[in-house]
Amino acid sequence: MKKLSRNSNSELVDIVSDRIGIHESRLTIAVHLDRRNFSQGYEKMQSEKLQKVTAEHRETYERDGIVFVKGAFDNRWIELLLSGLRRIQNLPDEQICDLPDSFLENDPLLQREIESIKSSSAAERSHYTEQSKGFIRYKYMYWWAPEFRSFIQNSTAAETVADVIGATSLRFFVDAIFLKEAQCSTKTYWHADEPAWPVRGAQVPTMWMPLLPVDAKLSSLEYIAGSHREQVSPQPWPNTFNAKMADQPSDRPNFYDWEERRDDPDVRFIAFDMEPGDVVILHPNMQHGGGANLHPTQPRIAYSTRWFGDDVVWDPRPECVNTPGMPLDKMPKGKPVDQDDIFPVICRRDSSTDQLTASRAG
Ligand SMILES: O=C(O)CCC(=O)C(=O)O
Repeated sequence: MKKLSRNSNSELVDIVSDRIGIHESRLTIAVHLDRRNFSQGYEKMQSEKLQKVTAEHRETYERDGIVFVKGAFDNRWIELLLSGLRRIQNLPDEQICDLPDSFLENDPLLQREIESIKSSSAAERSHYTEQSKGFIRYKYMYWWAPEFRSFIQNSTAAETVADVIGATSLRFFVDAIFLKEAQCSTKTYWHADEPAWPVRGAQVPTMWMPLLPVDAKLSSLEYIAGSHREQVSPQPWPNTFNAKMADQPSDRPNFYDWEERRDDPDVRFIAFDMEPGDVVILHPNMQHGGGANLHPTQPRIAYSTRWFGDDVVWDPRPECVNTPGMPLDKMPKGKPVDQDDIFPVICRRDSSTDQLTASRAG
């Protein structure tokens, strides 16, 4: 395989098209990424918190189940994550989602999922099918892509999230990239994340951050303000790899399609114009969906990180997501998450000062 060059867009386009086959909007991504300067020495990179979380952010999160935090990260982090993404897009298939052997040996469900991701062809990585054209997902990067791991460990993501949700400490849970190419008509179906998590607790937020600009009308996800307070029982059937491999029980409904209430004045749909560095933080029961990328030329690339706060206990169910290092059948139901090596505590609140301090692996 030819070596990736950073110097010439046309060379990069040749190399990427060589690797994945000609696909115009996919090439747009490569060009976008190539125009940026990539940071070096990211292992030691620390950043200051640019935007302080305020009482207003916390109130909004509590009321709406979602809050927009403008300018939470500086451009160095965005460049690092983009460079990580570009690197992994050019890895051979077998190096995609290359998790530690010890995780896979003990977890047949995870093994099945990872085999499926690895065996996808380069252009069809992870769920890239005719039905979901131009929608690519990468998962579990914390465990196999150092740029993403560095962001989790060394940025102030954990403090920002902990401040918003009022946690006394915050553990990392899982992460994923959601990439929609320019003119990708695939919508994210309306759902909440909670039924997919193998835990119970309100403090399992997601921080969703775009790595390229997002336009509220063209490419943003949408959210239903206040929907986090409505509990549906029994829980809707999630769209996880494990759930897709199983038969949906007859007593488990699908998620409600909020399009049906598009014109209902009692339902508040929210979407945001976002710049790289801005984030939204979502309650696990927040209904969200949409987000086809109608932009004519620009991909929509989002990085989602999930976190565990104070009230989280294991609740393994066969339809839940796989969690590297912690097989579903080994989760101690009802017990708090305390596996520091797999779900590291990234920050803690000092009880005397009420300040969050880093508690990072380094
Ligand atoms: O970005 C997307 O399209 C989907 C993201 C999502 O549903 C999530 O992060 O929970």
